[in-house]
Amino acid sequence: MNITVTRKLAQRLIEAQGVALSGQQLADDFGISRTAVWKHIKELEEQGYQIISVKKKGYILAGLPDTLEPTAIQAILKTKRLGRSIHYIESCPSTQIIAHQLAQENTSDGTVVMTEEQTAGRGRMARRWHSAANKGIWMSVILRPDVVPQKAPQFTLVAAVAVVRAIEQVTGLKPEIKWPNDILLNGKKCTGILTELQSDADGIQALIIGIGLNVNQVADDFDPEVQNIATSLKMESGKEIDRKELVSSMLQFLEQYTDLYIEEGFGILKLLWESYSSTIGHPVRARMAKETLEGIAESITDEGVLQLRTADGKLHGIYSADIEMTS
Ligand code: BTX
Repeated sequence: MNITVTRKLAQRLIEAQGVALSGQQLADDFGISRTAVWKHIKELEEQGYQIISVKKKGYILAGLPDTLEPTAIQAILKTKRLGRSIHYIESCPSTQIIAHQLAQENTSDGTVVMTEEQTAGRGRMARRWHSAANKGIWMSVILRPDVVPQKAPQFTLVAAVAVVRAIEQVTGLKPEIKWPNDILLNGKKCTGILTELQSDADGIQALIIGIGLNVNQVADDFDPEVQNIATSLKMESGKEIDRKELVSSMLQFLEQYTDLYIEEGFGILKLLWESYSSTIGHPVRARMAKETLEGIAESITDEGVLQLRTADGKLHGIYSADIEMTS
């Protein structure tokens, strides 16, 4: 079975928006027999597409599967660059690894790597990221911004704003951001963001933004190691969420906000970030590699650095840490 034809057929059915497509016409367009068209239709049905066959009229698409296949996402995507090229793979160790390889091979700005399951998903500092099959969004976005490497850390904050806006838009839930990269619902983590960099003497070659979003898991789907700290959009909203809609919305906000950051700087995005922050204005404990500090998280700087004031009145700039709320 030619997978490209199956994908193109799916695309045609989606674009037809409920209008019947004749088997003969499709056979002529693809240069194959009507029986071959029928076989591709059966293949799509096995993938979860709901297709009605109407006598003398043809095939009508009645429902899309819960898949993150490029055809299904691109049919609803409204971006100019992000996600226009999607590398989709059913299962892989980590989308970050594939994205790094693609970035070295000069893949275009905005390319997305998407999978249904990661067997070795990773977080910051080589921590594990649990990525249950078919329940979440595990994707890496390759960006090639023309900015100096010092501007790279803010992309994590920009991505966090894009993700919370998408969650709000699609589910109506009200997520919060815990500096720098956790997205929380009712105090539990539903999303992690990992930004990695490829750079050389000429500057940034690629930014690889990995986003892991728990969507349709129930409590038992989580590894016991994270069951107490993790949540999913379904657990918080009580509803099954359409992952395609979320991907499409996230990529749209990410494109809009990264463009805004590159053109106008961090100002407006910093305000947006602060409006979703669960950290700013609160007493926190910041665990860093070499020391732990407690104090009030006062603000973030234009560089995305957390400003923490300790009891002795000193202001500390925190570049990387794990943050715990202390009240
Ligand atoms: P992080 O270091 O901030 O968070 C990792 C920690 O989060 C783990 O140590 C664990 O406590 C907790 N955790 C692990 N899995 C989950 C989960 N599914 N839900 C909630 N909490 C969890 C966060 O790093 C960055 C994660 C990025 C993941 C994406 S997925 C696509 C891309 N590919 C890849 O390998 N990583 C990124």
